[in-house]
Amino acid sequence: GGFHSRLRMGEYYSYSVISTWLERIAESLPDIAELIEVGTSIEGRKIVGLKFGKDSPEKKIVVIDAGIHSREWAAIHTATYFINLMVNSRETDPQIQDYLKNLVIYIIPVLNPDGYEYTRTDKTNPRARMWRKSRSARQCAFDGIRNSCCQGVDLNRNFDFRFAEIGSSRYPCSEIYHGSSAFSEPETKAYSQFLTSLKGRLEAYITLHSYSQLWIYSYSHRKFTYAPDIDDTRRVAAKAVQELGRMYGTKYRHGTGPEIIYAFSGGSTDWAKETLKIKYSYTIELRPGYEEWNGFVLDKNQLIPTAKETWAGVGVVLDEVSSQ
Ligand code: ING
Ligand code: ZN
Repeated sequence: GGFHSRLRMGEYYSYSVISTWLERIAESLPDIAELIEVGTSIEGRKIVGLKFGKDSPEKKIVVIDAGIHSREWAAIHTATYFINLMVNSRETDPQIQDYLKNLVIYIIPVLNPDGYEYTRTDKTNPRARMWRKSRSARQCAFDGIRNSCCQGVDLNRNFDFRFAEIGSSRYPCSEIYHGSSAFSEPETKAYSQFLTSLKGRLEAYITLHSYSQLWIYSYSHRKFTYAPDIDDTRRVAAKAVQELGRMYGTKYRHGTGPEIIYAFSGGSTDWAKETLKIKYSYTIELRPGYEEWNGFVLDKNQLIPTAKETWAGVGVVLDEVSSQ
């Protein structure tokens, strides 16, 4: 293949390099990977991913995404690392061969490409690296003092699960602005339709974020609200963080949002859990730990270890689903 058929891990790449790389993989390995298009961002970028494994109606589906929050670069790197691993170990790693045989795995590494490009390219504004939201058009609201107008929606507050109830803001200038209504944004609307189209066969949904070293499950809007299968959810989460920690000793905690960090609503995993009845629906907050001051900027030398240990944790979920 050409230049983009291999991507050196441990580096950060532009969205165009990442998406061209996905195209090349799909072209060169049609037996294991297919390019999928989830939808189009507000600035017109195609939100793309790869579908691994030959499809058939009885196979269970797993979806893994990252980059719903622009500044969480380590999460995006981790998703690309997973793709790289599937591609490069497809002939040598029996575990990956099992996954390819038994499962259909979708990986969408950058759900919010506009925000990601903004954090990468806007050198004139030093605060751009810390951008979290999408890049949707300015909206205004009176905040008690003035009419304040700002760009962007927190896409992980825009899902139709207890929309605008807790842990989000109705002010467009807030980092956690939930948007004008549930699924008001093209990214979340398209993604929810994509996930809904997999309903019934979708057994696990994992969304990668950073940072705080947490393995979060449902529900996160209020303490002590769980789905009926909480015991399985918790057992698999506990095993996942144990396997993750075995590699380098990284300590993760698991629990619902309010149990281990804070309550919030309008996020993708709670929506998926409730609406699509997904068995394993997890938000993972990668390295570093929460005590770090600005963990969104992760040193490059931590990227590969972060991705490797996360794969060990995610593998617990994949094994669980593929052995059912
Ligand atoms: N954290 C997530 C957020 O959207 C989260 C995930 C899950 C928070 C559960 C609270 C509870 O805020 C980050 N870092 O984006
Ligand atoms: Zn996040």
